[in-house]
Amino acid sequence: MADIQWFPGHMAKALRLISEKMPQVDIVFELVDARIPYSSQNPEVAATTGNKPRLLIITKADLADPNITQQWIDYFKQHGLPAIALDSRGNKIKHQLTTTVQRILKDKIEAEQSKGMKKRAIRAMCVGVPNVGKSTLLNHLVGKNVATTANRPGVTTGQQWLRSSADLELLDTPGVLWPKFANQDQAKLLAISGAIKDSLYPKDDVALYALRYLRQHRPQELMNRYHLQDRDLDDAVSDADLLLTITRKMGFRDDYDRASERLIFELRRGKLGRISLESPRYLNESQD
Ligand SMILES: Nc1nc2c(ncn2[C@@H]2O[C@H](COP(=O)(O)OP(=O)(O)O)[C@@H](O)[C@H]2O)c(=O)[nH]1
Ligand SMILES: [Mg+2]
Repeated sequence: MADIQWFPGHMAKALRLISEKMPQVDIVFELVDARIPYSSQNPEVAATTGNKPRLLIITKADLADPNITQQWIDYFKQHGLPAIALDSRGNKIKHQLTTTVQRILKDKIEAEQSKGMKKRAIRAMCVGVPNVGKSTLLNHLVGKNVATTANRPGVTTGQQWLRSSADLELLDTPGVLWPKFANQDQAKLLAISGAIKDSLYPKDDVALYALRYLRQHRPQELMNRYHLQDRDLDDAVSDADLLLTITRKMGFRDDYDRASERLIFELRRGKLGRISLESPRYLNESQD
């Protein structure tokens, strides 16, 4: 089986770019995917951002199981990291984020004001692996008009602050993190989420991995989507045979590569339902 590879050189560059911006940033918005909050988090971020406050933003919450997402929020809070879950395209997130950062930075804001400093907007930078929703969140928070006015000619520096509200500004360029994984299971989860370029992983291996997870944890959703029967998921049926059954149901004859791709894309887009692929409860199992 071909392994999914990553390249530490890219990672080092991404982290260097993020650390260069740190002096101007009040808080880092660390975006992770609600379906895989653990595997889409990059452990190097904490080291790179130093003592800078961080808010974990669990994106695509609309695609994940809400109960499991709540367990993740509790899990991260227990580990000292404030976390909120949202749909990056959703209403009210501007207000929700602004009040959350004000709460996290309350002491800093009060200290500045007690020194007689003028009230100013909090500055945040979004970081996260590809496809986690950085651009979507940024566009939604700053809106088109603001983004274009800030982008006026004559401003030559590569980076600009875009205004979200009177109290919050965002760096125009999000920090793209190279996905990092400790094992091939995490690599496959990242592939399903869209964080790894689709040309860089073997579709069939990733689809078989997804199928194994779904038949174990969410058999009903799998059966509904692909019109399967109980006997198709019988313990005696291998994952490969199940993939072949689904391939035929999709009308792809024996082209299981094409079916694999479709299964991955459908799962990624939420066509099977709100499915979390990781839960804090399975963390110990999946790390083995
Ligand atoms: N359902 C859902 N889709 C999202 C959300 N955030 C982003 N997306 C979609 O995910 C894809 C990648 O988003 P993008 O902002 O380009 O990710 P980036 O690579 O981190 O900048 C796009 O198709 C978005 O429409 C979300 O909260 N919910
Ligand atoms: Mg982007």
